[in-house]
Amino acid sequence: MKPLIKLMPLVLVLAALATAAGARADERPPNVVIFFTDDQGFGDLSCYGHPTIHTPHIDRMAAEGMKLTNFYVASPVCSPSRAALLTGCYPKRVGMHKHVIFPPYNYGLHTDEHTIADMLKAEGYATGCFGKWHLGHRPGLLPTDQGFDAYFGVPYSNDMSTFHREMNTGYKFNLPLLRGHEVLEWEPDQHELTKRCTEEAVKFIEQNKDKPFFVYVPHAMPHFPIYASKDFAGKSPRGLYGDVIEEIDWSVGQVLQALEEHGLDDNTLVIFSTDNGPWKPFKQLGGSAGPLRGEKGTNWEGGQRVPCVIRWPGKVPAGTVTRGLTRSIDLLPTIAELTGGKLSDRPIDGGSIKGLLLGEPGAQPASDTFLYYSSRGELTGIRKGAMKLLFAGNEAKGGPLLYNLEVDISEEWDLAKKHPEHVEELKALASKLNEEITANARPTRVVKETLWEWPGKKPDDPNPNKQGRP
Ligand SMILES: [Ca+2]
Repeated sequence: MKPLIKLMPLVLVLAALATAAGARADERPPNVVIFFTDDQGFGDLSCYGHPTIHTPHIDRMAAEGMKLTNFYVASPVCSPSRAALLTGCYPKRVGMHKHVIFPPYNYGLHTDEHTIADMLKAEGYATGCFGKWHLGHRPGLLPTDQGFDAYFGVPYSNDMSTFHREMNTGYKFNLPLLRGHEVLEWEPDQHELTKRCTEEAVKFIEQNKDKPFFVYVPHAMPHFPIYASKDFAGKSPRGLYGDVIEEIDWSVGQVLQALEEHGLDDNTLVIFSTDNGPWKPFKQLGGSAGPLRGEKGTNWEGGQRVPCVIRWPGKVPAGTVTRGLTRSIDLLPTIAELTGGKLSDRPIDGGSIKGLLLGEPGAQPASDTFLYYSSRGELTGIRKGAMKLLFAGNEAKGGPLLYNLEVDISEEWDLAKKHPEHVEELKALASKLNEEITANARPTRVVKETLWEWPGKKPDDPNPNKQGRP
């Protein structure tokens, strides 16, 4: 009897393996694709009302899925927002709240953090990142150190390049194009970036079509300076910015086509969003927040309320819109619930919005509350239900500001003097929530070694927050 008992677990393992290998695409946990563009405004898609930017593929996602109109990213700038998306935490909880990572900086998102990629990799997913990372670029801090099997793209913003020399800003940066940890090119031709990252993503899907995959496509565009390939340049009536968005829309179309060709359409959750609002100082070369006030870097709605479209045919009801408060930090726990992925024991701030996405009757958002932090990580305000209070930061320097966002989407009519009781109540709640996050905040990871020689500033600048926005 003994040998048989010993054999039993092996038999079970083999049976499980056989089932996994033979599983049809629609019986596997869903594939997950996240597009996360850079500095795209709330108003920069035709399905969000732009009259001259033409985005048929993203519009199709909305027509076949759900459009979220109260979706917030957790910071008005790149690195903190990306940390929040991938960890389900407010940036401060993972130490990533203090503005963006510049090329000389020596820190990044701690590898002890549990990213969406870590979670899905543990479930047997193939995981790939194709685009701009911006969560650390020292050894041990790149995508392939944070749960991704494959990485192709630029490690930080596309303006952190020879562009600064051309503009005489005093910054001497260089932009590498990476595969994994390897520098493929210095100063890649940015006209080709959207196309090349798309081709890599499509190739990855083809190579991994027989198992579940997670594809993260954080395009470097439309962050200034903007570039479109010759197939798109000069085509949009909106000008170059429109060309760039239309090339991003093409990119979404290419991925949707690949899913369809491989019979994966019905078993793939596709999310389209952006890391923060439009960068307006560049006038027509930046985007539009539509009816929202403000822009990137601010805590006005235009800085943090962004487009988000989610498609999963047969699961997310087609042609629906949710006005419920939703947040980028909710995506990790939602994806966990949809895929069977396991959360780590590290506390997170987001909660699952699975019910909302799947159109379950009576489903509610994970929370009715959202905290606003400035681009440098200071607590500045809170939204609870329809009411938004800004009590610190540049926006509120003349005193607290209170808005009813259901009535006043453009934050024009300050109610602070009319409703001082709301001001006090919301301020107390924001402070209490922030105190807990501050008390339990986890560190970033500092790495002394570099992956390449820096042509400009000293690589081991000890103060990661010394430099401001160029
Ligand atoms: Ca950004």
